Amino acid sequence: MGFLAGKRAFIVGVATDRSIAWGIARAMHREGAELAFSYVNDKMKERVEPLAHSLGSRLTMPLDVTVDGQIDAAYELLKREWGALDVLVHAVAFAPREALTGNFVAATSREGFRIAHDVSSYSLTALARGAQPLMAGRAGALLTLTYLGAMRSIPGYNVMGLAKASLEANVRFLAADLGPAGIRVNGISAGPIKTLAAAGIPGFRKMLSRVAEIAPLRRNVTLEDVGNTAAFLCSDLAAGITGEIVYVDGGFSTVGMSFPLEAGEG
Ligand code: NAD
Ligand code: 0WE
Repeated sequence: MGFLAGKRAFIVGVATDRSIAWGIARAMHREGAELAFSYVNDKMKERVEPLAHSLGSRLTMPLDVTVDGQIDAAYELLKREWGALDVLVHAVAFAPREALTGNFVAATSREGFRIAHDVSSYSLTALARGAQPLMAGRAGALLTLTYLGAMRSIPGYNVMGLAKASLEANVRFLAADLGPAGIRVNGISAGPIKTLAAAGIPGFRKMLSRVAEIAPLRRNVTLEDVGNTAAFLCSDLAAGITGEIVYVDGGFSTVGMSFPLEAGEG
C-alpha cells in the first residue's frame, strides 16, 4: 500500500505533462492518493483534463488564483465532491514577461511587482484559507514550489525573486497559524527544470548546463526528484516537518565555489 493511501490531494498548477505539478501528481498517484486538478483557463482545460483522466481523476475545475470567486467556487466543488481535503499543492507563479527581461531596476514596475506578488505569493494564503475548514480534524498538508532566487540575486529572475522571498515567509507564517489545527505547510526549492514557465527565458538552457556542472550531484533535477520529495512532505512520514523549505536542487545551493575546476586541477 502506498504511503498516501486514503489521502485526497488538490493539485493547482498543472499546465502540461512537463509541469512540476504534474510530476508531483504522478508521484502522489503512485503512492495511492486520490487527485483533483485545477486549470487556469479554457485553453488549459483541454490539456489538463486528459492528464487528470490518465491518473483516474474526474475532478477538475477552473481556477485563476487572482479571482476570489473562483477560489470560493473551487473549494465549494471540493466540499461537495469530497467533503474533506488532506493535501493542497500550490505550483503557481507569474510575473509579466517584461519583468523577467533585462536589469532588475529597469524591469520592475509597480504593476509588475503587484502581479508577481499577487499570483505567486498571496495566492498561497488565499488557498490556505479555503483549505483550512476542509482539513479540520485531519493531518493536512500544504506544499508550495519556490526557487533559489528568493535567497540569492539571480540575473533576470528579478521581481520573481522578491515574490518567492514573500512566498517563503508565507510558508512560515502559515505553518505557525495552521500548525495548532494539525496542518503542516512546507516548500520545495527546486533546481531549474525545463517547463512551460521556463520556456522562453533567455539563456535557460545554458543555466541548466551550468547548474549540472556545478551541483554536487553533477546533474539537473527531474520531475521525479521533485515529485518524490513532494509526496513525502505531504504524507504522514513527514509528520514532524512544517515551516520548512527543502532544497531539491542536486546540492547546487550548498556550494560556494560556483565554477568547475579545469581538467587536471582536481
Ligand atoms: P508551469 O508553467 O508548468 O506551471 C506554472 C503554472 O502556474 C501553470 O500551470 C499556470 O497555469 C499556473 N498559473 C499562472 N498564473 C496563474 C493564475 N493566475 N491562476 C492559476 N494558475 C496560474 O511551470 P513550472 O515550472 O512547473 O512552475 C510551477 C512552480 O514551480 C512555480 O511556482 C515555479 O516558480 C516553481 N519552480 C519552477 C522551477 C523551474 O525551473 N521550472 C524551479 C523552481 C521552482
Ligand atoms: O519561477 C520560475 C519562472 C516563473 C515565471 C515564468 C514566466 C515566463 C512567462 C513567472 N512568470 C513568467 N511570465 C511569463 O510571461 N522559475 C523558477 C523558472 C526560472 O525563471 C527564470 C529562471 C528560472 C530558474 C528567469 C530568470 C532566471 C532564472
